[in-house]
Amino acid sequence: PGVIFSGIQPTGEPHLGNYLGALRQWKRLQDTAHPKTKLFFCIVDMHAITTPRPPEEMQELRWKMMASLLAVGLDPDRCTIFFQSTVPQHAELQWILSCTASTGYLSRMTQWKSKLNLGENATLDNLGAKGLLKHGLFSYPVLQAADILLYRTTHVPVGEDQRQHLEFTRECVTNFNHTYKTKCLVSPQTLISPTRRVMSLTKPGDKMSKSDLSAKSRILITHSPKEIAARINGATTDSLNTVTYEPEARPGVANLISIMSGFDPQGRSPEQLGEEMQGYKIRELKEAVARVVSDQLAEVRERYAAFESDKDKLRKVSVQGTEKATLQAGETMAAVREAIGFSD
Ligand code: AQP
Repeated sequence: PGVIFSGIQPTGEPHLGNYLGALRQWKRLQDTAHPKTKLFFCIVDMHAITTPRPPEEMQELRWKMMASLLAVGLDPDRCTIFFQSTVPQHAELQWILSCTASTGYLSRMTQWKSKLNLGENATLDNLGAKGLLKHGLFSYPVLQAADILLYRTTHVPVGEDQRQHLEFTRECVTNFNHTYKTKCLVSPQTLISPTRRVMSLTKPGDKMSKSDLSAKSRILITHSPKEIAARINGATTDSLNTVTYEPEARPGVANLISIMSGFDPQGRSPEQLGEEMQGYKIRELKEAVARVVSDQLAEVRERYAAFESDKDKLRKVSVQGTEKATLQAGETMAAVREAIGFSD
């Protein structure tokens, strides 16, 4: 049976990368996992404050994300859906883990470098002294490890970009269990979604991201068919007016084919679609991609509109989720506290 945990930041409505890389996989797992498998899906609002914003905006983004999770088909009676900040044990375990975690390992992580627009070879140097690197952004993976370990998670479904953080999580388990000669923390496995990485529509070398300054770089799961068509139409391709699937040589075209494959009702691979669309012009490819994305997201879009305006329902889901999550988190923390020598 096992335990499945994953999280998403309330930093904007989910885009196709979040959907294909994470949310759709969560829904599939919900529908196919053993009935005894526990599923935890967390809106990680404490991670989101690494980029501070006005409180009203934060509030709105949190509820929008809750509406999105229900819109993609997650069932609050089957899964535990909750806001991270309502379960204080996440922060407690983060501190405990950070006392055995290695800063050397953290300094090699790529996420804080990419958020600060630094190359992968960047080192800490005097970024902290200059006030450029906040401690929360640097120690983000420790909080992520705490999120996962708090539920004794066995499997974490994520996009390719999270692979490194999951390796770090396992390192946290080894460090803690070794230091306290215990087995109370469980090492989770990474489940990478079939669509590993959706790229930006405007800069196909970068991943599609909620925080990209260019709105045209992404498609949201709430977009209308018209908006979807406009963004796909404006997607960067190259100077050739033919269709081939060559991710290295033609990343823009390959990204469109890969998105199409992610939404293809027949489940054709990007390679197969590339072959089948050989005679297409780029405009025809774009039309075909826009059509399949709009069609496949129609239900999600409708459900989102209904949930977003139903605050009572959203609040109920949150309260129910917090209760269930707190129960499980409490059990793990009792074992962790005992291992450290904090129990009475
Ligand atoms: N482009 C992507 N392709 C595939 N999977 C992706 N994910 C994100 N972008 C892509 C997956 O979505 C899940 C939730 O991600 P997150 O909200 O925790 O943060 P993120 O990975 O940093 O995503 P964003 O959109 O880039 O958010 P911001 O801009 O706020 O940082 C994860 O499972 C991730 O793998």
